[in-house]
Amino acid sequence: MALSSLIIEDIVARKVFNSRGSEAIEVEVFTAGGYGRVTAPMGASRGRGEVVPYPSGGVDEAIDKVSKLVAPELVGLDASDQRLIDKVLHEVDGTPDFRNIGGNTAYAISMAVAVAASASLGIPLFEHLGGCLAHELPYPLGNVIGGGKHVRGRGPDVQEMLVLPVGAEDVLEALQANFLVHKRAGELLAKADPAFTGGRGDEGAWAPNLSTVEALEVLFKACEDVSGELGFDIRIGLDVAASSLWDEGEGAYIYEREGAKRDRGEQVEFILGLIERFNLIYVEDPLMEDDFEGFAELTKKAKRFNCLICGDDLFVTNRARIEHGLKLKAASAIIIKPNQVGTISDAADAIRLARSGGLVPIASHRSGESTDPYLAHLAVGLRCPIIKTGVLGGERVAKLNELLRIAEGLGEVARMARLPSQAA
Ligand code: 2PG
Ligand code: MG
Repeated sequence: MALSSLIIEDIVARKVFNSRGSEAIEVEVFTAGGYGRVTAPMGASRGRGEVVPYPSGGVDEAIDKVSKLVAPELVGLDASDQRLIDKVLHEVDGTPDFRNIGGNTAYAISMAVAVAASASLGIPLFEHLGGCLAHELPYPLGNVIGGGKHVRGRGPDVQEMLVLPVGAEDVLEALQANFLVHKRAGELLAKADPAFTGGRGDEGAWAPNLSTVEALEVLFKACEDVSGELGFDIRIGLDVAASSLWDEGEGAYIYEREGAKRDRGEQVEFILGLIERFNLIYVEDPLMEDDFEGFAELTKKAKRFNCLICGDDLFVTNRARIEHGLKLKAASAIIIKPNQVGTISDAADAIRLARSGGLVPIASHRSGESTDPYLAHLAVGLRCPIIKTGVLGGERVAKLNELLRIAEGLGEVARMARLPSQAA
């Protein structure tokens, strides 16, 4: 028998805007004893295998469907029965990819129900999602210099150059490290590029008029400087977002700014060269989204450098793609974006499956975000040792600051997650 305070009494959806100024759906869930409000994020470099974010009529149609199709089915249910809620969302939608109600609609409802349930139960969201023993804080993987689809004009070809403060002893130290590297990188960019104006891309990362390698040189120096000041290791990662560079007709990766063209073999060698030269700890989507074999080749070759090879567009948080990737040993880490798959239960299942095959799960934001802090709870509750959520920008900082609050709430039992041996 559900506590009466957990019964869903009403669900309301409205149109709001995300950090890119694009329309987004916001959902409010009212239980007898609580309330949850969640806005869906939105990607710019989306994988082809992701669920469909909105029905063909966009956010307006999604809102209409929440009131006419979804709310009548969910009102009266127990908000703490997340599996049931998410099953009903799939049933109401009736398609394999949420194209009827929209994956973003499903995500906002699924998460808002979880938030309302935790409020009704009077416990933090991470505890509701992960149980009372969840106590490990993720390391923040933060985007410092960006390019690709996240910037306008002549940025680096590679989408994200990130930092991971592997030597930090607690969240406060980890956040300080990322903020300091971001600041230092900005100062160094101003020296490296006299025309640098301090412009930033969609995720708050600097968007300089430099090539990928030039930008990495700057970031490497910034990490060295801040590591020296703070006395612990800060390592570099990349999100190549290689599907954005892939030209099917040419059968090659086109680096427009650099004026380079690389076939699969050259791409693998280029990435391995960057891993070695910049001591990279992490490379996401180094190859286009369907090249599981290429991923497997790179994953094998990157082992000796202890560098995580991570699939984002490759896996899209999708069960079948994860199973395929595990069979081929295509990666050593996986990006988890709940709106790629639509519900919290699907994301939790993806994490469980990925972990069973040795993949490190990384909870991730989208480039178009809301100021919701809940990704931090998802990372702690579902035990992701790394959270990828940018460095600067209110919508990024909202999640980072929430990590501090979670750590404070946990008190003495809080500890940093154990990074995988590849990343130690
Ligand atoms: C990515 C993300 C987030 P987007 O590629 O990993 O950094 O970008 O949300 O645009 O897919
Ligand atoms: Mg990515």
